[in-house]
Amino acid sequence: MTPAQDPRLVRELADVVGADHVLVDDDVTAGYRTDWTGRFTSPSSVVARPGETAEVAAVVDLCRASGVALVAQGGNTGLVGGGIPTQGEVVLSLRRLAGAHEVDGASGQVVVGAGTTIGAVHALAAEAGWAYGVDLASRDSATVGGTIATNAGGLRVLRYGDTRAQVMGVETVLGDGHTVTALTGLYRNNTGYHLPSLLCGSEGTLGVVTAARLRLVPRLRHRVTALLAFDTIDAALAAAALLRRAVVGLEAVELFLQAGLELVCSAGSLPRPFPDPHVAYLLVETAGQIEDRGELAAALESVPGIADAAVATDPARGRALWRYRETHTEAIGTVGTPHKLDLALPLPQLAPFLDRLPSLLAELAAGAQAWVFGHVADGNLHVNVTGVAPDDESIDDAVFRLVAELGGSVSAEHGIGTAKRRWVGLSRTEAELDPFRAIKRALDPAGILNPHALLPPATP
Ligand code: 2HG
Ligand code: ZN
Repeated sequence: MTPAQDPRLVRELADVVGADHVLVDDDVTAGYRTDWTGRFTSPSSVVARPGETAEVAAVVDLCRASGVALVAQGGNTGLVGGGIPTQGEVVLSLRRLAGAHEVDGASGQVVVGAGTTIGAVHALAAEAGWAYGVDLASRDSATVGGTIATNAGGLRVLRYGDTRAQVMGVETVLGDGHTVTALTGLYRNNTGYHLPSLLCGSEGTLGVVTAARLRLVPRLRHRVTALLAFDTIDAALAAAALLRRAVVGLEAVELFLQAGLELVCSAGSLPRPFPDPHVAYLLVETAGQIEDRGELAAALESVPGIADAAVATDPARGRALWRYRETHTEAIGTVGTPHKLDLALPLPQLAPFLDRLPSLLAELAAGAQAWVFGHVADGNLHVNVTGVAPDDESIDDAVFRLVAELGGSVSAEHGIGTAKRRWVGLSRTEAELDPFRAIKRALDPAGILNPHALLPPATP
């Protein structure tokens, strides 16, 4: 029995959230204890599903009083084990905190519950004539709270920034039990520390986010989507750099390679987009308020090395092109349990990194296969490696060391979770981690919030 399964604690949790919302049976909790990739699983645990902020606060109080740790979880779409109770912690599922206030049309903002999905935010923003700047393939499951905890990036960071750039205010239950409600949406408020920023990327280690005030962006009705083929990776990277400089309305520049395209076509029964195979592909999208094919078309004329291209101006064809990129994660999952190396590099280091990666992998594991894709205009690559045992971290280690050598980061947008704790030191100095730990102690003095994620223990 794990501490979370103590019958007294289970009874007290039921008194707070209602017996129907405390899940104890392994069959029922299985979906909360295994991550999307299947790489991170946990022993039996207990799931509490509060329906309002006061219940979240009461659960945090109970856990603190019982000395039992808890892990907050949204849509369970995380990829680094950050929302999985790997040590048998109580799972605090925030999915019932879904719901939204009316869009504040004057300021272009909306207050939503932490359990609201990103897809639902898109829908309610669109209904009010706005859009939400964060978009990602897992939009229909990923929640606002989870994307704040991980500071999710996604497909449109290039134009709108990451989640941190959208969060105007938060409501959160801190580890010490206090609820802080800071949901006013002043665009300018220069009065000290910025709690929303601190919570973005904190991975549930400081507080449990229960609601957020999000900034919305204009809804752009006209999109041009292009799939470009290149016969070298260097040509694709050079094109991405050129488009970034030349196209004001650029929203997305996504890279993938031939192996990934082959895989998504066979796994998803998609037609091949071009008659011949090529080495690298860019999925590019522009958006504007008025119909304008000219800007992208003119820029594409000046891009050298385009071997083939498909351009869509209608939404259905645009979505069809996006499928070649967006279904990568799902298709890779059909090959095996992947090691997901989400990393960032300075843009000039993308080419040297991609050049050195194949020989590095070949040296370490002959059977390993790398699937490389990502948000290349932001220097964010997703290196997925299959054909390696889930607990064999030799490739992860070698790749992250190469990333560090090239001045990059071991996490660009997925966070650290439990998967990458041992490599945080490659991207953060002890002088940076010490204040992180001090903040953690101040806001979660008993250390009950997601204690096995993010922060590595201090080196003696
Ligand atoms: C994406 O960009 C997500 O599609 C998932 O960040 C990346 O599966 C991955 O490695
Ligand atoms: Zn991504």
